[in-house]
Amino acid sequence: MSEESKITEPITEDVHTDTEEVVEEANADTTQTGASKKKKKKGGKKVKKAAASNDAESEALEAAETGGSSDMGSGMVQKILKNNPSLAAETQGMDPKKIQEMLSRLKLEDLLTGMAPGGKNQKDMASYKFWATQPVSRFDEPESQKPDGPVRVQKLEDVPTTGAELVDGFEWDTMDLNDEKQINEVYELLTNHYVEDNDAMFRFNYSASFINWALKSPDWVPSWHVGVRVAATKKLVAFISGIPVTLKVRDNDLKCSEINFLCIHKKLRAKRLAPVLIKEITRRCNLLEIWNAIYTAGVVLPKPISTCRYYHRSLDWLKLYDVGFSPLPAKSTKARQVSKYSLPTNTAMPGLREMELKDLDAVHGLLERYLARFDLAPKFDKAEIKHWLFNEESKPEDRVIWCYVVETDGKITDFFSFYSLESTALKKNTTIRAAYLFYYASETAFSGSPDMKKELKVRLNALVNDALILAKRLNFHVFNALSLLDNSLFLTEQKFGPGDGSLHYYLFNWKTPFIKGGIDEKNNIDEENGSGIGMVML
Ligand code: MYA
Repeated sequence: MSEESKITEPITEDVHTDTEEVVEEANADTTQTGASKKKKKKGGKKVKKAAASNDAESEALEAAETGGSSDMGSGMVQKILKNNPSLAAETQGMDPKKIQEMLSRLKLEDLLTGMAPGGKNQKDMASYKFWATQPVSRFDEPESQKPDGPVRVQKLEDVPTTGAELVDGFEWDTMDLNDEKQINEVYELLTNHYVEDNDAMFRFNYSASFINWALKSPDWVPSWHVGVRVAATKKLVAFISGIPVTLKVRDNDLKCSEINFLCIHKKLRAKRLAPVLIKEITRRCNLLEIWNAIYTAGVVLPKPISTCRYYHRSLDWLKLYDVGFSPLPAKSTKARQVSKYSLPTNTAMPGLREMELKDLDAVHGLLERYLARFDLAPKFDKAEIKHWLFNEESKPEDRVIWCYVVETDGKITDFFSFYSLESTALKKNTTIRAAYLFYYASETAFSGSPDMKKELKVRLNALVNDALILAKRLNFHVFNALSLLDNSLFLTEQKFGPGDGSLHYYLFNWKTPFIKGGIDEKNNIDEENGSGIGMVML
């Protein structure tokens, strides 16, 4: 069954065809720059959004080289549009001659940068119609001229007390996540419409118990669980969420919201609804005098404060191969791959055991000191440590978090944790069970020894090897980690392979110079410099 055919309720097709302008209107921002308002630029900007095949790229190139305009035939325009679905969508209904003219006017660089896989010209602020109006760092701002501080100072009395009108046929809803039925609605929306890889082979499948855990952390704010429903049927078609977090960003502690799970039903995409959702959650945060937020995304927006890379460690290589997640390297065999990733049955670290409630204070103290070594890290209180690390799920099948401590002579010297997040293999009708490395810490970081880094490397390798063994025993197929925290010290040795994806970190309304993300300029692990990121996002 295709994903689309799972949608049982129609989403009022007529609303979709002409929603764009109306949603844009609701989204109009008085602070919008002149550049981004100009219609003339619209085409150029939109071309930059599109991805192209090599064919279209070379044809476009050819046109640009021959001086463009009059030589671009309608066949080539069609081909470019065919290969650029978002461009096609955005020029839909336009006079074909106008599209032809618009494409022909583009410069060679525009065609190249705009059509490179991955989307729009990342350095061009004007191509971000919405984000150019928001209090975020800009691409055209030199890093050196960026003292830490807010982008815009705002006042509570200026915050609208009601949300912006949604287009006809849709309505806001504050989701009640104490109601199992509503958690399941969020689950359904995410299961069918949330983040996929570039080839649409896998989609995150956050379980209902995961959503419950992720969105109901201590002091969670009900009004930050924002839904959009079809007014007639009450079907949930879009969602965005925030939870409160205190964040250390270099020398400042910020009371922030952590924004996640932005999701729009596939049939409502590219209609400028995302900016409306983002503005609504901003308004709801501002009403509680929260002026800053942290969020991550796979897409490039203005402007990442850091970029980390995903790494994957096979635990069940055959399964990963069968679902198309792991390729068979040219000079290897299946048997060799399986043996490469084999692990001992038992863990090796003396004193390793599951975390218990009595360990909370020790784990809290250790993690607090460990995270203080990073430029960007959460500041958890004891209730948050308990929530994030201690399993409270009674049903084993709903369990999300595993946390292990090392106890030596009655002292907790280390701990590590991982959480469970499945992905659906869309074409294979199966799921991949992935364990994601979460927070960890080790007293070794405070040994004071001149060889501390070497010692920490040895210790973390031993801890993570045990984490892999435990995850394998729990039937996870793969163990994932990012290049953050001190992960650069063990990823290679523990046979993690680099993934395709990057994760960009963003701060809303806070400037800070770029923080290293554990990778070098060639996108390889940077063991020497490590990472300044100590915040793990779900
Ligand atoms: S990251 C996970 C995001 N979700 C997914 O990838 C799920 C699958 N995709 C979708 O559901 C849609 O494609 C989404 C976009 C919803 C992503 N973050 O409505 P549109 C900009 C921020 O026509 P759609 C997560 O959850 C885009 O550049 N902006 O597009 C963290 C363009 O703006 P501009 C994004 O495809 C979320 C505009 O939206 C993202 O139908 C953090 C187009 O809107 C993205 N991931 O919908 C949100 N993707 O014209 C920010 C696209 O400028 C929070 N866009 O280029 C900010 C802090 C707020 C609180 C502040 C408190 C103080």
